[in-house]
Amino acid sequence: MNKQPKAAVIMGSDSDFPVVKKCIAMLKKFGIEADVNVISAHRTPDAAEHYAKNAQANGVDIIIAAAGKAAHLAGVLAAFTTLPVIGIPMKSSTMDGLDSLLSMVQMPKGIPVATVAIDGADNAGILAAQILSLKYEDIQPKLAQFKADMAAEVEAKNKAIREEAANV
Ligand code: RP5
Repeated sequence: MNKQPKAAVIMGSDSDFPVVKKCIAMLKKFGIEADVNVISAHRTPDAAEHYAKNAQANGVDIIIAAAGKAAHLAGVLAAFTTLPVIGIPMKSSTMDGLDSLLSMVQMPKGIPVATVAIDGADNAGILAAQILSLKYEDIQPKLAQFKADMAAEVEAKNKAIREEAANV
């Protein structure tokens, strides 16, 4: 297959970027191109519709949408495409992200959004890689390595803590 894996990473505001960039970094780690845009379901609804309707034709394999407060972006994008949509609820208001989480996760039957944790940008990138690995098999060994590295890190921490605990 010649095509490279491509994820759309859409955020409702540039104020979401400090968190969203962790998702972009994760996608890059797995060799997935990120098409990054600021599009708002409320402030630029026509752009949201246009992007989602044309995403598949533009080579996008999966959509990741980050939004806060009344976080309708992921759901609106999902309404206009059959591509899988992952939502990142942002902690961007006085309600600490619970508002975003509930807005995003409580989708009506028929239009699912795979919602990760509040500010869970890393996991959104990993989940996208796992889904895309079904189509792009090159991603599979990278995911396996990622898990092995994580396990080795925890084992090192375990060893260090056991040594420290023995000397308390
Ligand atoms: C949402 O409102 C955005 O996704 C952001 O999390 C939040 C605040 O946006 P700004 O007012 O900073 O543009 O639409």
